[in-house]
Amino acid sequence: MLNEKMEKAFLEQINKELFSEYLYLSMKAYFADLNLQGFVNWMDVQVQEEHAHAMGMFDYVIERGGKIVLEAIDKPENNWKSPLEVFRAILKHEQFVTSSINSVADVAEETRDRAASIFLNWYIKEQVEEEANVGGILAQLELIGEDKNGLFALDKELATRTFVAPVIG
Ligand code: OFO
Repeated sequence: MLNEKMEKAFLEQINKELFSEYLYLSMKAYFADLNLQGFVNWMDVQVQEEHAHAMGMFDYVIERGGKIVLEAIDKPENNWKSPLEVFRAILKHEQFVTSSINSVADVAEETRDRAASIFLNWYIKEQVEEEANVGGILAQLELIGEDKNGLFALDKELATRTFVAPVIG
């Protein structure tokens, strides 16, 4: 059975993962508007990953005998000045999610819930990957600057990303 404090921390994190999905969906629409199909594809994979992150926790709360109560999802931004600005926003958001997951892991430790700690390790490692991945693209966009050819080359590269359903936990 999940401790009440632990359950609350999981429910809040599920909301943040669903917000992430929503935010990336909004960014996908932004890139669709620009007709940058590789970026659209990259964001689409990101959307699916966030959905999987939310559902991993959703299923875990149920498995542990907790009760799911869903809250409203905030309205995401929908206006950015450039792909560079979008990726700056993604990195900032992922850093926020990393610190939020660390706080959930702190609750697992405080409540001496070892099973939840082990489960959360997957998310902690995933955040390292997410930040590195986004940071890499952001660095490329900074180098590209105003160079349209560079942007199209990156768009081609991002078109190759595929979604692989994660095995969480
Ligand atoms: Fe769920 O990792 Fe991004 O937010």
